[in-house]
Amino acid sequence: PQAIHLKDYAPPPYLIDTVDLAFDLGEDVTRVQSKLAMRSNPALAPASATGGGPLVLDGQDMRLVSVALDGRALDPSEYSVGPDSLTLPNPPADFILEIVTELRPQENTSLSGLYRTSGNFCTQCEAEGFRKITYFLDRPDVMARYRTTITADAMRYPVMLSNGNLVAASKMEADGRHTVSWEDPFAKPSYLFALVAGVLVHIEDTHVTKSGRTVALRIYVEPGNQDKCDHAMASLKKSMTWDEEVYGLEYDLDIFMIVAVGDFNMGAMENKGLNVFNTKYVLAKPETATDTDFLGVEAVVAHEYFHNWTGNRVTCRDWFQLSLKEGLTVFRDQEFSSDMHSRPVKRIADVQRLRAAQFPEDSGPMAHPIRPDSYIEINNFYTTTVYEKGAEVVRMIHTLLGADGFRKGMDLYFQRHDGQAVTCDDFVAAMADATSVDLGQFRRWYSQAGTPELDVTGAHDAAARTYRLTVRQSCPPTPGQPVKQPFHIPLALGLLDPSGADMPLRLAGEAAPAGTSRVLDVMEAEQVFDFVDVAEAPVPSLLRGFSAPVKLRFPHGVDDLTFLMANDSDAFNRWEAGQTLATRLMLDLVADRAAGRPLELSPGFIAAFGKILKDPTLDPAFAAQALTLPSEGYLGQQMPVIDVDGIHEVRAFCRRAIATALRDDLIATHRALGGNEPFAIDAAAIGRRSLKNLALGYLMALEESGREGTEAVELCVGQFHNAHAMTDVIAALGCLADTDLPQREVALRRFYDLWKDEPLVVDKWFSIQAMSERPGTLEEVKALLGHPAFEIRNPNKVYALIGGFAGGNPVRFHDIGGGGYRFLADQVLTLNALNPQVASRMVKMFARWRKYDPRRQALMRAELERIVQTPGLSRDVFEIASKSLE
Ligand code: HT7
Ligand code: ZN
Repeated sequence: PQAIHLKDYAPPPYLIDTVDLAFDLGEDVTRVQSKLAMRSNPALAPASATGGGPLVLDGQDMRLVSVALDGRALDPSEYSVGPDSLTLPNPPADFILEIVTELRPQENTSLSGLYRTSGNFCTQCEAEGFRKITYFLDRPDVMARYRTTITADAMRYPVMLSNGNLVAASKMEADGRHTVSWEDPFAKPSYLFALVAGVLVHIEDTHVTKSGRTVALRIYVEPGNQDKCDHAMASLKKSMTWDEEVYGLEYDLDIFMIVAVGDFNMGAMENKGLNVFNTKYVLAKPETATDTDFLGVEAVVAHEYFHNWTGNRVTCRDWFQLSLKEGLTVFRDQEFSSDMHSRPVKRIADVQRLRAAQFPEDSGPMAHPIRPDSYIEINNFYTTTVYEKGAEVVRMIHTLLGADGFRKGMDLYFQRHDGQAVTCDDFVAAMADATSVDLGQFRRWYSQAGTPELDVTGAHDAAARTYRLTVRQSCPPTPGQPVKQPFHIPLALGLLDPSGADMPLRLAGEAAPAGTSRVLDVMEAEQVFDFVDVAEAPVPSLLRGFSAPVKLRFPHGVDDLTFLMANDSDAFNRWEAGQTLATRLMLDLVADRAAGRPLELSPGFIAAFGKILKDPTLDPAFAAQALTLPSEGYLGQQMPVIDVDGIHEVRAFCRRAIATALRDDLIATHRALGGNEPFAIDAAAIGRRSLKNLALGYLMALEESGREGTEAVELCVGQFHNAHAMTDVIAALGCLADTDLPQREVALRRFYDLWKDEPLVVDKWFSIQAMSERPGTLEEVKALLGHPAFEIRNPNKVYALIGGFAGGNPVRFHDIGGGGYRFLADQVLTLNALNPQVASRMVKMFARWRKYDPRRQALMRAELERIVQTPGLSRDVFEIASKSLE
């Protein structure tokens, strides 16, 4: 397969002004008539009578029935059809092109293009699915106005939806078929096209915009799911209000629709006026959804809604600019969630996610800048780098410009580019021009991959009353980028005096202090910052709020970290100090274990944990985050060679040590926060549940230690059987699933029996078993592949069972016998033939193979080689597997 390069971008030779689509949906064959009003691109050479040269339309996996130009049917000798294209050698400057194609959506297992889900029709066109529906210029810089007519059997498909506003309501024909028409007044790229048809019910509400327009809001689901839509609707309404208040952005059509489908490759899709969602991000009620699910629904509903402006009204010129819409929209949804709940708790969760997924990607074989230079398959670039690191880059712009400056930049961006397909450079230019902040060097964040590293040292001069911070930045090589230029890094910091208070911060040469927390512009490979009027040696609090996506090292001693944990005015850094301390202690224990030394967890550390647990002034949600030990994955990243078993054993040991020492306090915490209080989904209630379940988790670490654990097991089993909220049920079941207790089987069976008709709950049942640390898990996962509820064609099931095992169970997936690796490779090859996007997400789990010991490396490498050598490999899987081996 050929790579596509950003440097080869060329504007389209032809434009499409309007698109008229007529779908005739059938059980066997679906017929699509497309009428395109086209013209040669005036931005290129001046139009001649013979137009803009050959017209090459994209198209795949369909049967071409006919082509007509300006009303005249073309003879097949007048065009050529390839496996991926339809070429007209020399069309005129201005013309109408009519194309008829036939598709078989029921055979489309890729879930891209037009496909079937639970008997309904549904589309997914981003990134390049529209070309499976009709021949088209399927690229985001071709923006057209669409009118869509849908005809289908009225009984089977009573609901028929497309983008925009309904212009002709259901018209019944004698043959029992009916027709509707939709028209979208906004020009859009083909990736935002959508069609849904089937048996669906909806809930309805309205939103009155700031300017007084009433917008109808509808959420469509399969019958029986109406009772799980209220949270999504409330989230939508909050998002609409937030975007008006924070950015002055109103919704622009008469109706906004969400449709939830059970078969979907990703989370959701922002099609204009007709968002299509994975049911996972719509359906939620306390009995079936966890707090994480509720928060996920709120965030994804907001994200897709925010795309209406950042993505749809202003879209991407080409797919290399994907972060233009995704990074910016993730930043917007993160800010929305922060405003709805607790800002520090949200920030910590986002940074944990970035470190867990993006940092490894940025230091592995798939590392790429947030604006990649090339790709083989664009679907492989919907990555955590483009999304989450992209959001961090936007956040840094926000930090550098301030909230008001950022808003001015956004206003200018929309003023300049509404209705256009633009680049990341256009976005940065609007930000710089609106504020006169120089973002020249900052642009390197868009072109350089890798996680920058900051090595910071501090020196206090008591006589001169100065404190000198020396900051050195570097960035490791990444594929194709051996050497990096310095980044422009906003380093937010404070200096704590011995009492724990923030000092006023004055840099040498400044007339007066500029606050007690400030942002330094780190721009050089090595830079010094001299603070004056510093009477006593301070403890620096660096990278407050995680002001840049970097790895920061400072030689804080254990006492300093404990001091920051207790005193830092920046909540993020209080958490960070605890994590740094825990990481250090745990890595020392991993080394002790490898050297055969006995393990002992520092009593001082346990005491600090105890203080947090017992502090009544702390937000329980924050306390739960502060009391969570660094994950096995994060600890592994800190080691040159990941010691899978050592890390697993040490983490389990630390949990037991903490639980043993703090047993009574943990029981008291669980009691105090337990009971079935009336369910609420606000930050306070979520926080109480998370601290309660954290306490339960620690207590269950005592389960193996005889009598000590008996009470924990009773609490856990009691919670499993009596809790009303799924958060509490799942927390208890997760604990039981790691044990060999007889109650484990009872609970798993009962859970399945209760919830077998709720696919999203069954997904939880699969993933809990897949993530069990018990030695027999791989065999159980293999057996579950044959369970009647498992469907390999359903992405959610694959992510739950296969993804849960390979991505959420390091100690069993990386078992030295290699069975986990063989299993994953087999599944990748099965999925490759059915759904390449899902297969490629699974094969990514091998990407970090070089971080393991030689034996595991050899085993993973052999599986990757087996995959690459398999005939008929999709571009998706080939790209990931081959780049992993490079
Ligand atoms: N913009 C949407 C991306 C998406 C997608 C991409 C490739 C294949 C399937 C897909 N489904 C959705 C989602 C978003 O970021 O909002
Ligand atoms: Zn998005």
